[in-house]
Amino acid sequence: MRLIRLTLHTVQMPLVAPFTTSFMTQTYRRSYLVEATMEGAGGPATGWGECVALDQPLYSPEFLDGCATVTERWLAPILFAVDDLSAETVAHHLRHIVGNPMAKAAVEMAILDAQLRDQGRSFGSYLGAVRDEIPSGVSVGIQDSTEATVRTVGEYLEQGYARIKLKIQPGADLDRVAAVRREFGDAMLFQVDANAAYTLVDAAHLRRLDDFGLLLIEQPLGEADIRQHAHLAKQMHTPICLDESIVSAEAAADAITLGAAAVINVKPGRVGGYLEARRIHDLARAHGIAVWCGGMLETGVGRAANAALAALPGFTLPGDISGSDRFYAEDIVTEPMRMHDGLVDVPVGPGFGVEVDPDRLARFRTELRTVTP
Ligand code: SMG
Ligand code: MG
Repeated sequence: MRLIRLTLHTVQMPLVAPFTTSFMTQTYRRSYLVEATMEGAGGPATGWGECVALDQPLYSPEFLDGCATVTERWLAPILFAVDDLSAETVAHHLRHIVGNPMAKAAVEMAILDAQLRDQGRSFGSYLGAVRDEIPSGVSVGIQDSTEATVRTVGEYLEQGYARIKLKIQPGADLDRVAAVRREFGDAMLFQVDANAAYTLVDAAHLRRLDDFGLLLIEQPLGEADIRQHAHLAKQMHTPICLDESIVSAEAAADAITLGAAAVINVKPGRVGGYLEARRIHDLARAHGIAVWCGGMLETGVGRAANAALAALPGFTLPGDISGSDRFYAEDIVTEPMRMHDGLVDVPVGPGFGVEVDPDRLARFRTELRTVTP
């Protein structure tokens, strides 16, 4: 197929409640959807991707407007010049552009959706999904107090979420984790995410989390600190899960070899796309390392694709794939992701199996860029 146009639809969606992590408080989500128009033997095909970069370079070096610029100036021209383009060759064609995984992932995603729609094939079947529904976990932001933390966790459990992930930071960690565990009991699937807020100096403090039967602690140390995570892993029993540090399959291989990650959070955007994400799944599975699918406050497009990924056999822990209503009163797809009985369904329609609603897209859209050869 040939890529003939990329349209970037920047949207800004209000969050139902502020979401606080160790690095920021978000009250809205700004992101862009990529609409890829392809020309194939059977006529034109359209697909949708989503860029997961944040507005600011706080979670990773990328930021939304930078991704849009990289896509327009550098990624699109390379791909327009390819006669026989497929989703499987996108990363190869873009290999000389250093870094920028989230920008690349969004484009690959849109091309993959177009290709699968053209073939009438679902993403789940393409990937090799082995489940038609997956457990739904929820990520709980840092609250103002221990009482508010317990109350908020209780509300999500009441809704039926299968697993709680609590964001932590120095000063908002042990007491809150202890209170939540005490209130809801030992059977609750419970994990924490520090978003790189600690250093190895905090090892003795972090070791105290071992008392609370957590599934894992996610990214306690810095993105570049793979070796330090291996040191920390020797000093505590709670399994270490890496998120920010795993920027590619190579980084995953390093982390596994060094003993820095007992578990990996797979986020397709962070690693350059769903095909690289599947490689990390395969690698981790071969090494007996559990993986789960992370979230980046995606719209219904990204949630649908993530659900299919999380249906691969190595995704043995519940992911951060909550219902759309965990973040958004209204989604831009016609069928928002819904959590029911602690599960979300893996879409079965062609491509990612969701339809962007043109009216809602227009309502949330703040900017439109059309890129042509
Ligand atoms: O999409 O449910 C979601 C968000 C899950 O906590 C979540 N993501 O570090 O894992 C993480 C964070 C990254 C985004 S925070 C702004
Ligand atoms: Mg994380």
